[in-house]
Order: sequence, then structure tokens, then C-alpha cells
Amino acid sequence: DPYKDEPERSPLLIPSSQKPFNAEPPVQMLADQFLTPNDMFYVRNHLPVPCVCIDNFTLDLKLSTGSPSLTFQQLTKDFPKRSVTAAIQCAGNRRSEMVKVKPVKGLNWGSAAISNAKFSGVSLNELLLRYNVDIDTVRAKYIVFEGLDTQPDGSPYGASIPLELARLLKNDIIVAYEMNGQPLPRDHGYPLRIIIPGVVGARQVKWLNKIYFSPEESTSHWQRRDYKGFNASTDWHNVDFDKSVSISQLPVISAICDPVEGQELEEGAEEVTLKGYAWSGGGRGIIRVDVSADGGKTWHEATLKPNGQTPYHSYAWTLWEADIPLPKGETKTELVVKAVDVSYNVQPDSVAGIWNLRGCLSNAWHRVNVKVPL
Ligand code: MTE
Ligand code: MO
Repeated sequence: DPYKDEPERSPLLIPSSQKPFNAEPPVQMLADQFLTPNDMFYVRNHLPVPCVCIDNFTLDLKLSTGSPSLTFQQLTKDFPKRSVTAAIQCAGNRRSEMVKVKPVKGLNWGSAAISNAKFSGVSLNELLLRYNVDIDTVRAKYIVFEGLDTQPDGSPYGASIPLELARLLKNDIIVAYEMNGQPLPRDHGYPLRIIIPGVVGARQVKWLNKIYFSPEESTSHWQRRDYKGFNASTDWHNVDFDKSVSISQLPVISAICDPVEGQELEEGAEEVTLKGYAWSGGGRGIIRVDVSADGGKTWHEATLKPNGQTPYHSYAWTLWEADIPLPKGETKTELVVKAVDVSYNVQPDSVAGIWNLRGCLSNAWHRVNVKVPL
């Protein structure tokens, strides 16, 4: 059994599959803490978790100036420790809402396939400069990352981002060995993972052991045949993965974490307290969160909890809260949230128009139906 050496996991995580292990934390807990505790961070594995012996581990770079292999000791001792607080979100977060429109292929994620942590390690830019490689002048089109987890045919999990994007993010990409001040947990990439803040989860390669430049994208299944968007009429008979752009920076999203779908509020309640998260890709900060207690007819502004980051380097999520009046005399109502990022990007009001066969990028207004006993 290739899954016989899996790590121990919190019994509070809600699995969507066991082998490989995939799970999200209970959504009610998600907005309680700005930094998601490591054992509550959602897990998205495509393959068995590799067992890494730290004494034999190396990070192998393939560069025009040579092919250095760095030990874990070198990485932690020879470079300054840099940190970035970033939310990581699976492209399939909130997929279960898309499934209600039409079936899709993918794990049936709720709204908690996203978490937020402080990642620390070596700056990718500083690492490359040590070997006289400058991201700004490298002649290639993509930077490729590979993990130690492998498919039955021996090919590793891999991902890439365009070099142009790596240049934009230059000082913010981190080869992380710590998560919230602790060594990376096995499920999250021990001993190393790349953190490319503002970019989709699929590119945050865990168990990272290879970095190289290439004239083409990573050839991995997950770069070429997955994690892409399509129009709502594309189906498995006419889909052409080669013609669609790989997902990198993600669109603006939000969700109500509390109350939850179907919840019964206090008898005769006149107000409801909503809590949740909002986040946008590309480091675009959240400038406003709108909430409604009547299905989107009237709106209120939620109170944002500042994430301490600047508008164009806002990689962490923004948690928010709102106390809003409930419609009078109704025994049930629909709570809604939508967020606005610093580029004034907004979320689509419904999921039908953004439906796609893999169920990615499900960022419509988030709706939660509650009961209000009179
Ligand atoms: N890296 C490796 N090596 N193998 C994987 O299966 N899954 C990716 C990414 N990095 C994956 C990986 C996907 S799709 C996501 S959403 C994130 O890791 C999930 O990160 P997490 O499990 O730390 O939440
Ligand atoms: Mo993912």
C-alpha cells in the first residue's frame, strides 16, 4: 500500500478523499483565526505523502551557471530567513456549488479549501542570486518546480509559472521550510515547498526538490491537463486543454463561514452576525465586503479586519464580520456575501455563467440559507 506511511491528522478535518488524503477544516472555525493552525489547514494531496529523510534531502537547481544541490542545513543556515503571510486556495474551492448546476469532475469541496498561514524560508530571488542567476535577465519563459511525490510511472508532481509572473513577484516567492513558526508539517510539504503568493494552490509545490528554467510549461498532468478554465458549454467531448491558459493568479472570492447552510437561528432573531473571509489573487487587497440578509435585494458593508498588508501586496486573506437586520416576519432567508478587491474586481452573482467541466474558479456570490423560527 503506497499510503501506509501517511502522517497523523486532526480528527476535526473533514476528508473528501482518504487515498490520496484531501480534507477541509470545519467551515465554522475557519474565520475564527487569522492564521489557520497547521493541523487545521486544508490538505490537497494528489499522491501518497513522501517520507523524507532530512540527512539525504537536497534541493536541486538546474541553472545556466551550474547545477547546485543544497542540503536542508545549507538552506536554513546560509540564507536570511524571509517570511510571507499568504492564503493558499485550491482552484476547486466551493466546487460543490458548481455541481448543483451540472456535474463536474473533481473533489466536492465546500468553502474551506482555503487557509492562511505565515510561511518562512529562503527568498527564491536571493537563492538564485547566490548562483549569479538574476530572474530579470534569465533567458527562459517558465520556472518549473517539482516535488518528491511521484505517480506510479515515476513522474513527479510538477508545476510552473511564467517567468514574467516570477519577475513581478520577485521578492515575494519563498522556498518555505516553516509554517506558522513550525517546521512544515508532512502534509504541507516537509521539508520544503515553494510559496508563490497570490497564485493558485496547485502551483505551491510541496516536497519541493527541483527548480529549473524552461522554454515551456511544466509537462506535468496538473499543469497541462488540469487546473484550467473553460466556458460553460465546453464538455468532455470537445475540451482542448492545450488551448486554455493555465490558472495562476486567482480571481476575487469570499464566503460566509458562520452561520452555515441550513442553520436555525435563535427564535425570533431580529439580527444575524455573519463571519467569513475574503481574498483575491495577485496580491490585490480587499477594499469592501458587501453582505445581504435578503438574498441580495439590500446590502450592508461588513467590518473588515485589516490583514496588515498593503493594497498591492495583500497576499493574506481579509477576515470580516457584520451584524445585520433580518427581514421581518420571514421564517427563512438567504444570506449573501460578495467582496471587492483593490482593482474593483467583483464576484459574479451566480454560478451558472462560470460553470466549467472541472469545477474550478467557483467564486460567485456566496449564499447561505438559514431558518428563523418565529
Ligand atoms: N505539491 C505536490 N508535490 N503534490 C500535490 O499533490 N497539491 C497542490 C499543491 N502542491 C500538491 C502540491 C494543490 S492542487 C494544492 S490546492 C495545494 O498544494 C494544497 O496545499 P496544502 O495541502 O498545503 O493545503
Ligand atoms: Mo488544488
